[in-house]
Amino acid sequence: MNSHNDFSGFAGTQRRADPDLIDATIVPTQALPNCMGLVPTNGGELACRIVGKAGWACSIGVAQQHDIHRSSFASERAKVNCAGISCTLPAMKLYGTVTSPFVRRVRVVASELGIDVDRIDTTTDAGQLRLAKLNPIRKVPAAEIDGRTLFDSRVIIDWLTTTRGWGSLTPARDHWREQNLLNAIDGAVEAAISLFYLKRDGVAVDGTPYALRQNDRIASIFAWLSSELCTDQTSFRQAGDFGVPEISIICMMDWMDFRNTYATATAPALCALRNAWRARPSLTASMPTG
Ligand SMILES: N[C@@H](CCC(=O)N[C@@H](CS)C(=O)NCC(=O)O)C(=O)O
Repeated sequence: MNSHNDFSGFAGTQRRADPDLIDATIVPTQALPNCMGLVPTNGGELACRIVGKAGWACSIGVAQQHDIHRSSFASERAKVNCAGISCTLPAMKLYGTVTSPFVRRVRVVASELGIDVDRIDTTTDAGQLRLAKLNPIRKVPAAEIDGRTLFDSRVIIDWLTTTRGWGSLTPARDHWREQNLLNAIDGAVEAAISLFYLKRDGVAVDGTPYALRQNDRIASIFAWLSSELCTDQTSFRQAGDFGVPEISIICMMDWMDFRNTYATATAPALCALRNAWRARPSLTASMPTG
């Protein structure tokens, strides 16, 4: 596989797709140094700082993300040549395992966006040493990309979608609601992971008030998430929407099954969502193994 992504034509595609976006086009900073009057900057700075146009900052913020990132972008970008400029972006270094649901959701998003990933395996002593030097939190994933170090899967995903667009994913429709969904999903997986770690370290946690609280928390979250699905149960948003909340619940449930930490079958509606996307290549290629 290439170690670089070709981003030629990124801005041209966006402009053609929607003339209203002429002043609100997100570009990877390295990709279009001279195109359309953008000035060169240090690698890794946000596009808003390069363009410096009025309204840009709020455009890359929350409210208008869906206006900026077009899901047609990924399929169209290959066809368009923007002023003959061909640009490449380096692969993302991703620290993590092939079992972590948090690492997996970053891998899935990267795959959907066509971003190459160099994974540093943190199950080895050498990988752990590198992770400890990079990330004081000592959790995975962590990433090195565009001259930055980023901790936390959601932050890494935010960086990818902000600087590369949404690719084939459905962008955020209602940021605040979707943050609630993600916090709930993360709350469930963190509860399950805490029990998993204790058991793995030989602590007899089963049946303790602590374990009961964690399992109650997961049940409560599953019930709430089930009530948040759209009618055909393919998405938390509109029928057929596939993006970060949907990827996150699937990664969480697959991990729970893989580690046998929670009976996901007790939430049939969420299982229906997972089944709807089961054949998606980004998901099949990243199933937890080992
Ligand atoms: N909020 C973090 C959670 C990351 C996390 O908990 N990762 C687990 C692996 S699934 C980890 O690294 N645990 C190591 C530990 O707790 O020592 C994220 O979204 O990246």
